[in-house]
Parts: sequence; C-alpha cells; structure tokens
Amino acid sequence: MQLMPLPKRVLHCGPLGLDLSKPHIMGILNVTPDSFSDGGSHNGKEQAVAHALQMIADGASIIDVGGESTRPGASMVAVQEEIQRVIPVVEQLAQHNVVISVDTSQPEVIKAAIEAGAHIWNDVRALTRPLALQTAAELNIPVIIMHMRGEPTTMNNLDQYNDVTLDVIAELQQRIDAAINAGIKAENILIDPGFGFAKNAEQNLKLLQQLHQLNGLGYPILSGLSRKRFIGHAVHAGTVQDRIIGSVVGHLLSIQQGACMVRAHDVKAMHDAIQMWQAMNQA
Ligand code: 7PM
Repeated sequence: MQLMPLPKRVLHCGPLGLDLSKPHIMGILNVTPDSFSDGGSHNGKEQAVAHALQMIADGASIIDVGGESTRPGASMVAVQEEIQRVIPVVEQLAQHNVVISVDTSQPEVIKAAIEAGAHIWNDVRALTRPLALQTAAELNIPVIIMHMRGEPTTMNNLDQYNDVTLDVIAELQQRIDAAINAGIKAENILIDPGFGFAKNAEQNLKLLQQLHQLNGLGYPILSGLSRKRFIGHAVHAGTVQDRIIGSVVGHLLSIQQGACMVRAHDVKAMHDAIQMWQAMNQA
C-alpha cells in the first residue's frame, strides 16, 4: 500500500491548533432555510447547534457553517440575511471547544463571524469578491481556497478542460499567487479541488484519481465530495442516502493521496473509515 505521509504542520485557529499531520473531518452544517425547519428562528438555531454537537461527538474537529445556498442555479443571498443565519449559530458553537469555519464569499459575513468566534474562512469563490483578499490578510486567519469557474449559476457550462487536474492546479496557483500578493501568509492557506464545481462526472473522478498531484502546490488539501452527484453516477444510485458509502470511500481515497481534511455530512461513518485507515498505517 503506497503511503503519502502528511507533513508536520499546525494550522493556527485562534487559540486552537489543528495538527495537520493527521486527517480531520469538517462536519457540514447548513443553516439555509431549507435545511433546518425554521432557519434563522430560535428553533432552527437550536436544531442546527444540536446537529453540530452530534457531529463533534461523532468525530468532527471542524464545523463548517454555511448560510448561502451554492446549488447550481441558486440565487445570491443578501449579505444581511446571510449574517442573520450564520452569526447566532457561530456564537453558540464558539462556547464549545471546536474549530469553526464559515462557508461564505462575503467579506462582511466573515468579519462578523470571526468577531463571533469563528476561525477559518471557507470560500468556494477563492477570495474573488471585492475586498476579499484584503479582508483575509487583515484578519490573519486560515483560508480555504477552492477551485471553481464562474458562479454556481453559470459553472455548469464551464467544464471545458485540456487536462482537468493540470488546469485545476494552474488555476489554484493563480488564486494562491493573488492571496500571497495581497499579504495572506502561506501558513494560512489551504487548497481544495472543488469537486462538483464546474466539473462533469468524469472530470470529478479523474480529479479524485489524480488528487495527489495537488500536493505539488505545497499546501494542505481539503477534499469535499460528500453526497455529490458524481458519487451517485459512480455507484449507479439516485438518492442522496445511496451516496453515503461512495462519499466515505472517495474521502478515504483522498486521504490516502495526501488530503488532511474532508468535508463530510456523515461524520460517524467517515470517522470509522479514518480509524480503520489509521489502524492499518500503525500496524
Ligand atoms: C448544493 C450543491 C448544495 C453543492 C451544496 C453544495 C464545498 C464547499 C460546498 C467543497 C469547500 C456541497 C456544496 N462544497 N466548500 N462548499 N469544498 N471547501 O455539496 O467541495 O456541500 S457546497
């Protein structure tokens, strides 16, 4: 079995440190109105926090709070609305000993979230919004730079690649350069291939097969393929529930190639898989 040992590095998340020499699970916490019965209301907030605490108990070391729907064709959420969804949940989670990332592209949202106790900026738009680079540099926080083309509304027509892996690497390198030039510290940068974003099923699988090539960029890698459509294609299954095992396998194959973080809905199953993998490595 070919091993890709993770380099010794620590991600500084405020007072908390994440040891990136071992894999971590980032639990997905959607706070869009469709995800918890009354998004934004007290009841919705309590349900969201309870779900996050369950994911922590199941083995998540990071909770990724997202208040914007990034579905293909989704409408843009007003900044104030996003803040109202995200901040109350971040405030509650900050009382617990867990790293908090926020899935947003808006500088105003991440500024408010960091003030409320969040630690990491997870941006599917790779800090392309006005003032995003400057804000990340000023906040001096870890940032996840994900590969995408266009916007969630337009990305489905933007899947023309020469070589999907080499093109994703080159386009990530451009965003890394922009980040470094804006004064973002290298030690604060993580990268993400952006599974499902401006890529068709075949391209997502190729990218998974060749994910190890992203190690050449020199930054920690996050893999996020949980329950995505290409998993359904691969396992010939329609429902989201039928994508869980494929997602766990895809994440473990990412870890085997050097990813140190996986963004997952099904934390308990993912944690079992990682424990099995670690047990094998230590044998
Ligand atoms: C609909 C379609 C709803 C797609 C949600 C999504 C990633 C992310 C998302 C990822 C990082 C999902 C996506 N995906 N952040 N945010 N990497 N860093 O399936 O792959 O969760 S939203």
